[in-house]
Amino acid sequence: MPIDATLAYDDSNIFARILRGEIPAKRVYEDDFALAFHDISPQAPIHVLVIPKGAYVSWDDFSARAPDAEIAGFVRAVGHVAREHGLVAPGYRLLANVGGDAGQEVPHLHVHLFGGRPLGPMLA
Ligand code: IU
Repeated sequence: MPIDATLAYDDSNIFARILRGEIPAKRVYEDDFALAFHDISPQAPIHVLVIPKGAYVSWDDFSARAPDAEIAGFVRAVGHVAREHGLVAPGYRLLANVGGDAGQEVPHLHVHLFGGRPLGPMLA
């Protein structure tokens, strides 16, 4: 069920538990600002989720509250993961769902990184 992106952060969410190491994930990258791991239900040959280490519900929460250093670190981490997967030359797609209409399911900001095949047109 989609989340309400206006709610306060709840650190019992599954990605917070992955960050704390309570639940396993196929980790591909980690630094001071971000963790990246394979999506459990991949929609493309490469489907990685990149999440900030800070406690942010969504892109909205992150862009409003995060210190500049965390925003810069997170954005750089997303780019790094894409480069490490060799996706710049063929191309890739980033997606962040925010709240109900977008179908956001997990209330911790995550950016989807898709690649490895032609991705087709954007969904409306
Ligand atoms: P969404 O943007 O909130 O709709 O995406 C949530 C994604 O998290 C979705 O692609 C799930 O397959 C993925 N996911 C996961 O990788 N591991 C989990 O334990 C859970 C969801 I729950």
